[in-house]
Amino acid sequence: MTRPTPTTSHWGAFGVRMNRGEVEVIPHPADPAPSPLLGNVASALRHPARVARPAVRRSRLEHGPGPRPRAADEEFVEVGWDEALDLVAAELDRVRSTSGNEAIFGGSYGWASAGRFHHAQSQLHRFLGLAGGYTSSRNSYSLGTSLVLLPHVVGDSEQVVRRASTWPTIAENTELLVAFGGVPEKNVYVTPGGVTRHVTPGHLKSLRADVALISPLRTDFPLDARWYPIRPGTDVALMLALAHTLVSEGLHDRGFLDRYCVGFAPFERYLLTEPKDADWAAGICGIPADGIRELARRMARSRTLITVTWSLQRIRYGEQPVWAAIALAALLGQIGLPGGGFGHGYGSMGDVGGHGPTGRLPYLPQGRDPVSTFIPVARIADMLLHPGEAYDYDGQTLKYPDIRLVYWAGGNPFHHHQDLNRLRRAFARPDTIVVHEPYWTATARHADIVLPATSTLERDDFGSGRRDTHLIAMRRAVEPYGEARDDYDILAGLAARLGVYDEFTEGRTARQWLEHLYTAWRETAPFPVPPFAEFWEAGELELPPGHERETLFERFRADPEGSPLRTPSGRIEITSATVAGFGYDDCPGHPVWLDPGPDPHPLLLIANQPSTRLHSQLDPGAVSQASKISGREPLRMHPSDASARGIADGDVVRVFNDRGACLAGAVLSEDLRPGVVQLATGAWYDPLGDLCVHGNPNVLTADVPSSRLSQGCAGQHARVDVERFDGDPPPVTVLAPPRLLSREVAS
Ligand SMILES: Nc1nc2c(c(=O)[nH]1)N[C@H]1C(S)=C(S)[C@@H](COP(=O)(O)OP(=O)(O)OC[C@H]3O[C@@H](n4cnc5c(=O)[nH]c(N)nc54)[C@H](O)[C@@H]3O)O[C@H]1N2
Ligand SMILES: Nc1nc2c(c(=O)[nH]1)N[C@H]1C(S)=C(S)[C@@H](COP(=O)(O)OP(=O)(O)OC[C@H]3O[C@@H](n4cnc5c(=O)[nH]c(N)nc54)[C@H](O)[C@@H]3O)O[C@H]1N2
Ligand SMILES: [Mo]
Repeated sequence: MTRPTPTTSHWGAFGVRMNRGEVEVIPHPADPAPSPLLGNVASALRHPARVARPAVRRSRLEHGPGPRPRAADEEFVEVGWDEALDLVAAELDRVRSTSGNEAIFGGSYGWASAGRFHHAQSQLHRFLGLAGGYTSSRNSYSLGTSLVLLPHVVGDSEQVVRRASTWPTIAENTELLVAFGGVPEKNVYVTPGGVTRHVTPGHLKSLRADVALISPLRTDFPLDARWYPIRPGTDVALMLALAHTLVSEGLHDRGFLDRYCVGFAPFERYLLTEPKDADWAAGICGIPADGIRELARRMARSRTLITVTWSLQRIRYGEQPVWAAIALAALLGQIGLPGGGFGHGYGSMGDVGGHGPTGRLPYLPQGRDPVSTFIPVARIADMLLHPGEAYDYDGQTLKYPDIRLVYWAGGNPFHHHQDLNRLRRAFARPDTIVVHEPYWTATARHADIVLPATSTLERDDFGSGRRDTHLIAMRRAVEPYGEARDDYDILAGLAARLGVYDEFTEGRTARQWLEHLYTAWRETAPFPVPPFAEFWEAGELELPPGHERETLFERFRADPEGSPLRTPSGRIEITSATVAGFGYDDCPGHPVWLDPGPDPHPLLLIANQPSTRLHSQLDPGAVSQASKISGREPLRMHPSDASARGIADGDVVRVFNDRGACLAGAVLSEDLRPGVVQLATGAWYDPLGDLCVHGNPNVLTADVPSSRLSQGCAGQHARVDVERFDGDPPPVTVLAPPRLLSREVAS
């Protein structure tokens, strides 16, 4: 047998081997728990939904640049590479000379693929920087709210997320794990950039703590737990009531609050006036008052770790649960003690709580963007629809630029953004939209010019993720699909046309870049690293291990004066004078309960991460497809909600609200709180009017920010209703390419 060709992905390292013309995927031998997502790779690699040749929207080819509806079902005309690159280069040049580089939006948010060199966004940013600059985007859909809030409360976000208390410390010391949003095992197989050993599933099994699972979904913790089926979006009420019980029963740690925190007094006053007690909270969050009091007392007498998944901040007023959880942990006084305190993102990402290496990895410098204009990433549709308008962000007033050209490589806004019917209106505004994609995703179908990109198995690279134990050689295993090119080669072709070829390539081929980046890294690595050729031949390099036992904020606890936090006070800010000074009604100076207000739609939809794929990636793959019901994404609902609507298991249903509707396949389950339905993100958007026939929940989510402070994504929840869909459901068409014309037919 030939040795498998090594590679890696956001969901794990693996090898590939050709077996009678078919690609066979072999998990990395060192991986104790390979991801189920590996099952999507082989089946999607040569799927007909791949983009084979450069293609231009017919109306764009006929009428030139300008605002247009950009219907997803318009024909595309396949053109040669030279014609496509000439067109893109000429348009970049036209826009920058008539409207300035600020009119080019190059934020290009998205996960792209693993690989340190062929990382689509890094390549695009480097190129656009050299071409005069672009309007960029900041923060992420993942953590857009916390990334802005945490610096005000604990001084920085990096530490909280990247240096979380490690699993072995938790396994040894934690007596009670209070898990808001649980620790969903489905998510821990993913770490951006790659992961070679999936250790979190094993760590979860070794936990000895009692677990309080606070989530609308029973499945958010893989093992035994006491389930508190909370009403979604009401965690803050529960947290305040837990804090109220601690304070009113004298169970809080005054010494800790005095020494390590500021701003407890106003928060305490808030808790005690119109008391935010357990009886008050029970009516909001749906957890009985006695249960709340009892949980608070157990938290006070145990070594307690409070964790909050990232999903809790991806909602309207998403700052509040994160801030309230920190305040609650501060009241317990265990922050900085092994097994106690606060954590954010256990079960959100594989590296949170991981203890792998934290050293620097080889990287491609992204260069400088001469344009300073940016948007908080989730404001994309607002920007396109409201040029010139002012908005708030973290104490500043910013203004939306007037975007004429949108350039996307490595992301899928028609996956990730909210209110997709609104996003379609926004995508009608610019003069031109350029997309590089391996697949005919909804974003490609809403573009003017689509350039086919290679997938990781079709190019040479190397990859490694945060806390990853290995640097993996990613060797080309198969020929590029159709005429697909690497993002690097596409951009080099544009760079040549715009006169910045030498600056962009620095005279190197992709292969020479790999060796260059590796060698630059090797020369400064604080441990022995073999030469590139040796690494490439071996297929991987094991990195020196990280520290198994680490506790978040242990240094601050040991020496608050010598190792202060980077907040204005140097301490944990239970009340932040800075945030209070901004005067935002939707994010005041300390954690508060903010009622989202009434909504006529009776069910709360949880639009969470899919267990069968990474976002929208490889939705045509076997594992993702096997989960569909009559070709639609599964919608989980409680049997009582289903029977009230005459819905049976396996029925095609219509999920709807005022913004839009989608079809889905009903799965009845007692693992949800009644009144809650769950539909994962990532089914490729397949519009028929305002309806998505495939089951993308982002036709239902509202395009509103978490708050004026962070302008973060609030897509995790939506209010909806569900009805049975009678008759023949319209077919899913998005898994086949759009109508493609050849040049001759079109002219
Ligand atoms: N309702 C709701 N919406 C959400 C969320 C939610 O909780 N609820 N979660 C949000 C979160 S946390 C995130 S991170 C986002 C994710 O949103 P995205 O990161 O935009 O989603 P992906 O599907 O990973 O998109 C990556 C795209 O890059 C393409 N690609 C892969 N490799 C390459 C390459 O080498 N070159 C090029 N040119 N393209 C490549 C893939 O085919 C895919 O289309 O979604 C967000 N959206
Ligand atoms: N398999 C897989 N894993 C992934 C990803 C993927 O696409 N697929 N995406 C990765 C990315 S980019 C990110 S950012 C992370 C995201 O990590 P998260 O945002 O934490 O993940 P989600 O699955 O969206 O949400 C976790 C759980 O929170 C619960 N929840 C939702 N709303 C509430 C609420 O109001 N209160 C409480 N208590 N619980 C609530 C839901 O039941 C849900 O299952 O996942 C990563 N991991
Ligand atoms: Mo994310």
